[in-house]
Amino acid sequence: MSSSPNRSALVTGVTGQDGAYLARLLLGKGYRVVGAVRRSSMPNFARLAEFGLVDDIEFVDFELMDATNYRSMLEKAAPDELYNLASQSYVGASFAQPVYTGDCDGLGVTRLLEAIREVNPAIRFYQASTSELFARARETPQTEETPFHPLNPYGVAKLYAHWITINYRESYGLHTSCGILFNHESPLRRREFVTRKITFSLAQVKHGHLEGVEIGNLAARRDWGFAGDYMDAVWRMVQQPHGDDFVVATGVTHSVRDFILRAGQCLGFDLAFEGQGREEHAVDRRSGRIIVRVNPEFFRPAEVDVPTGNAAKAAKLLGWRPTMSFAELVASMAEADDRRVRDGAAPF
Ligand code: NAP
Ligand code: G4F
Repeated sequence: MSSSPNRSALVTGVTGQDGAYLARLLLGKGYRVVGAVRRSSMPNFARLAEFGLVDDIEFVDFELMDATNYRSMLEKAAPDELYNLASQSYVGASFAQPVYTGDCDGLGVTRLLEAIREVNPAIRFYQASTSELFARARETPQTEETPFHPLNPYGVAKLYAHWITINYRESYGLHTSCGILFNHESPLRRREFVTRKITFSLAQVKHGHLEGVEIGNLAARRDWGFAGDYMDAVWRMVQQPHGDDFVVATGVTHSVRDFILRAGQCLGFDLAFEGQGREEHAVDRRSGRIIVRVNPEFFRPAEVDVPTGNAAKAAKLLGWRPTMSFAELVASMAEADDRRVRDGAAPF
């Protein structure tokens, strides 16, 4: 599985974290890459610019909420492969905007699949499924066979998207694949997600731009991997002779508290947690200052059980394995934010 000359890929959500890593991987393999972007008064190419990719990608307009632009986008892009990464991807926001999330993340996928049927049924389709499908996990670790039980509007919308993708494979013979990806992070992660919120905020504290950080559930655990590794798994899925579904995960979990301690260490703090519940906080033993406090505003109405993935099927059929450890991942994010804040780079 190396180069793929003369193939074209259309990537929705190309301006997001995964979009940047996937676009870089596809361009490196010789693909023509078309990025689908929603119109905005402020172009959002900062992640692609970090990799120096903006001039290598062709862009087409695309809005998940507009049923009329799907077909024209596919006709313009004429892809061999379509990677659907676009979504309202923030679980917290899905409680506040459940209908919008359902429309974008659920029905949007049906619109894409219908457009493929109309324009070119030979297009291979990838759907960005998620470990949020398992949320109230019936077994640990979770595999492709574990029953689903989402616990938030985002997970419910993604469950519909997951099944409609399988349905178009089984009903119409389309080459469709779902990657059930567990949390994956990187220096390009959006700042509202907890990992990047931590590294960016601690870097701001270090450089004197912020007093401290307010965090929600410190005990929450996640199976955190590296986005670059996960986009490699995604590409491998689409190269299979038949569409299929794969769990992609590291199999190792850490708590938000663990992430804070390690990121703090990378940024020169010596943090220690004290207190219980909502009074819990992290003190920097070097300065005696409280750097992290709990704020219930960031708690969720429902919290998922401990997500832990078993990626044995991806290892066996795709030859995929994660390459980056948790410690390396946190260090890469902390170092990037340390540099950005120190240099006054525009944050994204
Ligand atoms: P992300 O950084 O939030 O990127 C989301 C992308 O979707 C952005 O390019 C965004 O465009 C685009 N988008 C949002 N709403 C849109 C709309 N109405 N019309 C067109 N485009 C729209 O997400 P990510 O972390 O890269 O994740 C990629 C996909 O994988 C998502 O579907 C996510 O749900 C799924 N996923 C992610 C993880 C993870 O841990 N990262 C795990 C499992 C599944 P703007 O730049 O204009 O906002
Ligand atoms: O970083 P998070 O917001 O990511 P979450 O909810 O796991 O969702 C991400 O991963 C999913 C894959 O499982 C994707 F499908 C989804 O699109 C997204 O990429 O929250 C992680 C945990 C949660 O338990 C949350 O309650 O961190 C906890 N948390 C604690 N304090 C916080 C905070 N989360 C955020 N965002 N902000 C906090 O201050």
